[in-house]
Amino acid sequence: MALLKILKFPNPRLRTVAEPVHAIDDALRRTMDDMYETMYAHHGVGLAATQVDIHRRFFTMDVSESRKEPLCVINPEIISKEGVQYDYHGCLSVGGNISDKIKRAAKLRLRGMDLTGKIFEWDLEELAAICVQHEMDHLNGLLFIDHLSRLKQGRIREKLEKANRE
Ligand code: GNR
Ligand code: NI
Repeated sequence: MALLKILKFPNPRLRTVAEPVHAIDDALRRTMDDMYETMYAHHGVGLAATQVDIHRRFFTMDVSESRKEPLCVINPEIISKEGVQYDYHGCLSVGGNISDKIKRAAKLRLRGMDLTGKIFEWDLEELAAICVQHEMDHLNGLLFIDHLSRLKQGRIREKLEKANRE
């Protein structure tokens, strides 16, 4: 297993729209293992392939207290959404301790494939629902900061540029 390098905003590759996965093979399984290791090493609750410069539709996630319930979702699709939750987001690709509140669906039904190729459907809420929406944004080339006002985006850009100079 190996730690993967995480792309950081404003790297333009984070804007790539990922392509569907067509085959679940050893290479994909190895990449998934590396993504778990990378996600845990950075104390993340989720990690999208896009963030490690792989432009295919899959992500890893673990929203458990124990941090021992790794999940991978391949070709994820949200089939329904319900309600609204307004909560803090952070992102391993944004860094700089930047966090702000974003409006998301409160509950959703997710369809996806696991590493055995089995299709499952899952009802999620709270942090799990937030995380899925956040990771699916990555697969579509979006970052949580895109959901903030222009003014806030400008301030974040300045803060990150300053942090990079120091
Ligand atoms: O680790 C993460 N925590 C988090 C907190 C609130 C909302 C979303 C997230 S996802 C983030 C890891 C990450 O950047 N995944 O893409
Ligand atoms: Ni993120």
